[in-house]
Amino acid sequence: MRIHTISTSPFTDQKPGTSGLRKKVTVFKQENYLENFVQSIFNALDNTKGMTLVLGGDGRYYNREAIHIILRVAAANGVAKILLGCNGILSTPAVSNIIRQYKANGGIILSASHNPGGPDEDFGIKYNIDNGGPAPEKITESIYQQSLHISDYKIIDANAIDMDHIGELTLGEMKIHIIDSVADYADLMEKLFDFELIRDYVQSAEFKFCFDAMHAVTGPYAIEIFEKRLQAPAGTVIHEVPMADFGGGHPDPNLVHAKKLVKKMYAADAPNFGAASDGDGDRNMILGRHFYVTPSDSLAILAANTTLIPGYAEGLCGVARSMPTSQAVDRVAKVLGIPCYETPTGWKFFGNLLDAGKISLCGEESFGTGSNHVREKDGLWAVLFWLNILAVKQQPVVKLVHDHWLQYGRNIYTRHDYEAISSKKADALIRHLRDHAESLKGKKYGSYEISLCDDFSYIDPVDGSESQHQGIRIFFTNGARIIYRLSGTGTQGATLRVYIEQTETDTKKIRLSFKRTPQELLAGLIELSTSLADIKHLTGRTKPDVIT
Ligand code: G16
Repeated sequence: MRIHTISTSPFTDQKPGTSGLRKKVTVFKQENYLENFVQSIFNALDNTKGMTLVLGGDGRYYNREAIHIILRVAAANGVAKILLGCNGILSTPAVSNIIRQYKANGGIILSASHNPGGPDEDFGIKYNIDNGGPAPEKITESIYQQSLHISDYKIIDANAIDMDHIGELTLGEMKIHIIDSVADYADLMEKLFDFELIRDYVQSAEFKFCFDAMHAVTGPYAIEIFEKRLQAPAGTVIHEVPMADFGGGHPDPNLVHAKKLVKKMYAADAPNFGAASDGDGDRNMILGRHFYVTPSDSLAILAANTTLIPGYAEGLCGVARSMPTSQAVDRVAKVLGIPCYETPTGWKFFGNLLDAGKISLCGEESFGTGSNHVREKDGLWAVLFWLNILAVKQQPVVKLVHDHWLQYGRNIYTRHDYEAISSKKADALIRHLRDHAESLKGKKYGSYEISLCDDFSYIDPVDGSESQHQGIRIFFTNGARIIYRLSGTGTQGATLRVYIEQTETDTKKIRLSFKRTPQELLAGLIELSTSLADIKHLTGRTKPDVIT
């Protein structure tokens, strides 16, 4: 098959963000746009000859077309073998597992995660390395540099392949193995968790469980794991059919977007346990009856109960959280006597710590939790972890969380997002805070006194690489924190994220806090977060678009 070398010009907007390159479908559909980026990945990898790569996506609009293009560019670049998910579908944690299990050189994941899909919505692409995790910054930066200097890409002519049947094909000299998207992942889960115990639990008359796949990638995985292997009643999984536009929904598992699940979990006859995952299956939201578990608390609770789970019976060697994630897990680590690392936002920062055996559990406030079983956060894994804990403890979710707070203390927490504000205004707001950081120290606002204000930077303890400007942190003398940073995953303007946290260790006050919402409990600090950054004046916004 003939390899064509096509002349092209660089696009200047191909800098990967927190998790790969995310843009509108209309941007990706521009002539040469995807080809340029894929060739830039291959150029950054140096030598692609003979490589084995995993390829798949969350099934969103443009998934199939993109796969055809990537296959043709890969074949032209000498890639020897592609492991492609059947129908072009693979969840992000499943890709991570397949890379590791089959010792592939890396993988390309097509997803814009929790962002909506459709002709006018979002698409994304990211490269994962041979440990199964997202490419670290030095590789994403090299891909970006390649994209700025690209002058041609290689591609072969080929008709669209049939990706809907398991089997083997060739494209030019490249082999394509079309693999079952679900089986290896489900087998891995069965090794980590006590499926027998969970099976009895989910079948018991008192237990009702609802999992919302949000018409995204986890549908087939959840049906296989929950309804087939664990024999939960049919209908346990809702929105189980993956759709290119996620059924018109926004596949973000939070209280705003997982509407049907949230309504069910707050109804009079609510199930005991509810959960949801996102577009590509790496996020999770956990709910009890009439009760929402913040992702930060979820991470801390998993850490505190690890030894109940067969795959983690030996306990944890260390934990990590992203900087804006609440410090709830730090308290657990302290009690367990294990290290707790604080990284910038982005799963890629956990990779080195996991590979070096410094941590075995990690998570983020952005609905992500994971462990050393793969190198991505893992939505269904987190749900199974919770199910396993519940099956052992036989307690309602709310009691488990309340008992956790009473034992370890409570980190009352919320995140306020101001979406699609102008990038110029958002940058000015952060710059203003950064420039005034020094002068804020010692300032008093009612009962709050600022003890420190800085711009978070991180030195990777494994390879010594440094990441600067990772978010403005304001610490108060009473243990409270406010953090400001700009999202690296949006596709429209800028999203300002404000993270607000207050610690409470007095058990009497913790009991009193049970009946009140974080928004009520944090009202003073929330008010302060808007005035300290002058949000209303600098962005023109009077309230956040999303609260988690
Ligand atoms: C991605 C990253 C996460 C990050 C999240 C939010 O998740 O993998 O590590 O916490 O984005 O990032 P930001 O605050 O910059 O928008 P996902 O699920 O979107 O791939």
